[in-house]
Amino acid sequence: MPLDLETRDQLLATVRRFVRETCVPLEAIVAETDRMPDRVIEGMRALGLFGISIPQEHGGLGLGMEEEVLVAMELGHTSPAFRSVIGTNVGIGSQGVVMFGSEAQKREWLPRLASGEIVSSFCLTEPGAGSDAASLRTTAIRQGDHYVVNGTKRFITNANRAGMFTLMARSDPARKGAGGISAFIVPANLPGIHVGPPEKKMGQQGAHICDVVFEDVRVPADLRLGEEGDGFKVAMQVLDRGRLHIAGVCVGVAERLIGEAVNYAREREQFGQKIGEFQLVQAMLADSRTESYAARCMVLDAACKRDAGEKVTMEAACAKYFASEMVGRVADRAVQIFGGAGYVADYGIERFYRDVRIFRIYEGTSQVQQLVIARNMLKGD
Ligand code: COS
Repeated sequence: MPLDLETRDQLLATVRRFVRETCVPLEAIVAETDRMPDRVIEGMRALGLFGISIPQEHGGLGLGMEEEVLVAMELGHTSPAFRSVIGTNVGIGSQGVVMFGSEAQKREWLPRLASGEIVSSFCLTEPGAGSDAASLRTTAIRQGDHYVVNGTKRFITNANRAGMFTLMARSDPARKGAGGISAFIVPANLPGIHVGPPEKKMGQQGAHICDVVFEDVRVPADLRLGEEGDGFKVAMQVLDRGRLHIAGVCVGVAERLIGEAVNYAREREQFGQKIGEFQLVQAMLADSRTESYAARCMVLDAACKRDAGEKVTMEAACAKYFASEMVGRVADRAVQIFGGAGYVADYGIERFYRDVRIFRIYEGTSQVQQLVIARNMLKGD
């Protein structure tokens, strides 16, 4: 059930206030310490942000996709590390359970994910399986009423805070490729799970990614998501959704950076006038606004189509591809408009420039999105 417009606007205004009043003042310190303050996490819990995409009957807000991307755009108005706190519970960590879980699995896991009591992570990527996700080598071998899991997952967002993993593993090692893969809910406290230290990254300090090693981990068979062999499709459908959400975040970040650039162009003087009066600066502002507006329209259109029950694999890929490339260009222009000030840390622009780089890589690189788009076109979708 979509929210009525008044309730939706109230929710967006509340998120906007939280972002402006709580997150923005903490951006520099979070980046410097690579640590997310507890009060941010608590604040997000109190607002119900961990559960925005989880159905109401399981304790979430049950937002539709259009509503979710609007929230994602609001969250994009601060360092993307903040969004990452809830990112996996809203998206790739929980949606396998929402879309493919049995009633018992949903009842057991979703209320705790919706409240933020536990965090979920999505374990697909491996050292040898990034873009080629179907080549993953982690195994889940059935032994009686359990699967025994062995393997290493890499760059797993929020793994060091996770209470559960949505894991993709090869349940039929004789079958190479997508067909031999199954998906599982894996409680993070099972014996044999080792989470590595957070990686040192280019940006988004405060959001952590780690290796997760599974060593003879016994996962009860009733924690399998969907049918045996369906795990790759689970992952792809989860990613279809996740890509739209990320595209929404890209729009939000772009709008924040455009706002910063406009303010700077209004104040900064060179050659005896405000730099905003120079047409070459105006051209950069105009290009950024045009592109971010195009991305906003695209994301909302794809989200509305999904809410209407359409398959949006191609539209989600288009939106993720365009919006992530767009925010890269917008961040680059923001640095250019700020000039030297854009390059030094105090103004925070260079931090965003680094933060947005990952959008072109995670949840599918730009090249993977191109491939998905073209394949769907050729199939006639
Ligand atoms: N929805 C439902 N099913 C899908 C699907 C989707 N979006 N995409 C693929 N499938 C199905 C296909 O229909 C096919 O099923 P059948 O064998 O029954 O026909 C199966 O999955 C395999 O699909 P495909 O042949 O397209 O797989 P490929 O190995 O060629 O891989 C890409 C496709 C490259 C698109 C996929 O591996 C991918 O998205 N890689 C990037 C992974 C990623 O985003 N990683 C980020 C990690 S999370 S931060």
